[in-house]
Amino acid sequence: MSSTLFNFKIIDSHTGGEPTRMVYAGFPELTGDTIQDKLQCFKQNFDHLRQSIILEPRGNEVLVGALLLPATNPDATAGVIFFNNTGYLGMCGHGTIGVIASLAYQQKISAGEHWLETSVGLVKATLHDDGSCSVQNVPSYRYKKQVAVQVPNVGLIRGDIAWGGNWFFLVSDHGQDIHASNVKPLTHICLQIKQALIAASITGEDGGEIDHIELFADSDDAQADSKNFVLCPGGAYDRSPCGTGTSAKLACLAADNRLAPEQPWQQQGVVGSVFTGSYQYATDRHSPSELNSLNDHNNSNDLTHLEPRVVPTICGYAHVCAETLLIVQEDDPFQWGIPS
Ligand code: PYC
Repeated sequence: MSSTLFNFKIIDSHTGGEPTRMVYAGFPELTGDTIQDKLQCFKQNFDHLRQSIILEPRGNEVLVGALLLPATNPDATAGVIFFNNTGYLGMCGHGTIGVIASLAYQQKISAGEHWLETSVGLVKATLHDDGSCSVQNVPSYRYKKQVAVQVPNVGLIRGDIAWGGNWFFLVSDHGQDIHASNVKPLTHICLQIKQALIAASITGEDGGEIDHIELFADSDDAQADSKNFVLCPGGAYDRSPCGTGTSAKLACLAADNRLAPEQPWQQQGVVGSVFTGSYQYATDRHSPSELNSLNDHNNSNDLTHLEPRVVPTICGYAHVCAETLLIVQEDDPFQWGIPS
């Protein structure tokens, strides 16, 4: 009889269709004084466990993992490291909503405010009485406006580069039908855009890879302001409207003066679920009027430090769909997943 190497206790949920797997017990202790140290420890010593939890046969390429940790920051209730089939995510909006729904299901938290520590900063999650959750994300901003990239077999594509807790390339002019029946061609063009950005060495401000591609179109739903399709780093598309992608969108809308602070923005995802977003200006930065006068003197599309930083809030619903134990046996040839 084979012995068991790991038993991971998990709760699976989905947020507007996008799954989150919260791991709350069974993971080895991560050393380090900060969540960034713990992330390094995870990457260096336990990446095989990421693969075991996310990849087939225990998981699938759409899943986002959320490892629950004791907070290292005294202001936070808990820490969380997000990961997927190819690596690690700075922040994850749908994942945060999923973690809050899972903690509420376990009766570890009740309605109210809960601060979570992520590797890119503190986020505030408010669980409402109706079960919805608002996530006040990390400060978000547009780094560059309408950057052109030549995409082989497609042509010149222009997009904004923005930070919403991950790096996004946001494209409105793409000629695609954003519809659930069209996800294969949408995935294909987003992969081509991503490859073209890499080939042209176009990155986020810190040199970070732009690993999320986001296409926008008008929605058929009169309630929604926009519909999106978001390609995630591992090649799967986001079934939800993407919390960090909606944050990046809000930063662009704020920078273009197309949405006022506190004004709601209904972002629909490709399978039809909706997040409601809004923003406030980050208080530690230039005011928008100061930025306008700085922008008047800036002729390039490199808007580094000249665009408003916003603090987005994204609201949506998650539903718990499984509570189980993932078992890793010593003699399992796929104990660390099937490499994709
Ligand atoms: O909701 O922020 C998000 C997200 C990122 C990747 C998948 N979902």
